[in-house]
Amino acid sequence: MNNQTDGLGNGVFDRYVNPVLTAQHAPINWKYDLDPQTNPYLMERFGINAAFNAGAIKFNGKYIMVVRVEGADRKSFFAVAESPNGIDHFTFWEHPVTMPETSEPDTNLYDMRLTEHEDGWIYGLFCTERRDPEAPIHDQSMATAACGIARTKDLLTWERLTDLQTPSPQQRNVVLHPEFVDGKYALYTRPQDSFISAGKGGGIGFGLCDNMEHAVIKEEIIIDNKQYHTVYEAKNGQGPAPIKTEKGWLHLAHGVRNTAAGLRYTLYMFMTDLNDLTKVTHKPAGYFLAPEGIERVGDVSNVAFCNGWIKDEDGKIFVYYASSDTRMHVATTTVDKLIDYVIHTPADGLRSALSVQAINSIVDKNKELQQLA
Ligand code: BGC
Ligand code: BMA
Repeated sequence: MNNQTDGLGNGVFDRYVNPVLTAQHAPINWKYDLDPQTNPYLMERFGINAAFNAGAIKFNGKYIMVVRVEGADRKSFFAVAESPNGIDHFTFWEHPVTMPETSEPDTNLYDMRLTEHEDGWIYGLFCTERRDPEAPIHDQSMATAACGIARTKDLLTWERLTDLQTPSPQQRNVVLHPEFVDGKYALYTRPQDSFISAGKGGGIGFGLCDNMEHAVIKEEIIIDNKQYHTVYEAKNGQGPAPIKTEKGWLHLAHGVRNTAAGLRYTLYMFMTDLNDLTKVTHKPAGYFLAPEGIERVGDVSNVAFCNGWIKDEDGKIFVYYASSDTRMHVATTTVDKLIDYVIHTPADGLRSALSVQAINSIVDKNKELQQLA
């Protein structure tokens, strides 16, 4: 089905009328045994529950998502979907990704970030989850989250490397920076004390490691912390790998706050210095994109999550975001617009009074303009 912008725009990006990918896009060949001898009732033999939280990359001229597909059995796996134009006609490749396991098999894999690194490999960093070995028998939900690492040249065959080691007991939302920093690999991390709660951890961290075959980060520093009464009060995490611009690195991240109705996930942006990746130079107040309308409803409602975007040669940007752990959408914008957004949107004043001041300065400027007219 052809997609079109929803016409509502806010000047920063355009949303589209239809999601770009849902569970319904899963190939019939994955779900049905088509042999009438063994499947006389033509029953679905493998149910697909959701398609969300996709990494993204432009590859051989195609817009590619490496999607988190979740089966009816709750296990997630990765599958590649491609589109000729980035906004519609996404189709899955024939087979889901066969991801090799390490000596400690993953129970669940999800949320891949793709990075085309200057070393020539395409890396996929993702969350690998296993039951917590310390968990008592009556607790079947305690888990540990770590960063799994794999690399590929063709998105078909993946070489699994050892899981990332950091000073933090758990990790989620780890992302590889595309360039070397002082000859080392640079990673954005998200340290956390326990499985759900970031605890004393949280914040977007940054660390260096010597190689990716056995990636070890010895020191993690926090570059963008959680903060009281903001959209990233409870936890936050880097989205896709940042995009380099002449003004700095553009970052897209998610921020989480807790409410009486559960966690609310929105997306926000910031920019870091070209010469010092740990220095945040600009950060607009509040969210960049929040779940709206139908996006607010799904398996885990009130969630916007993004781990993939694509920048085209001409500066157009495709932001692939998921809604409510259920489906994928696209929003389009440009590098120039995002630079303007990040640099000229007022920063969070962190108090109601300063929010009013920010509005008043816009109103006063408009009044001056209107009086001149
Ligand atoms: C789910 C993730 C979720 C995490 C923390 C995992 O079991 O698969 O989607 O982010 O728990 O809630
Ligand atoms: C997690 C993320 C995502 C998910 C979100 C909401 O912490 O890593 O996988 O979209 O929670 O369930």
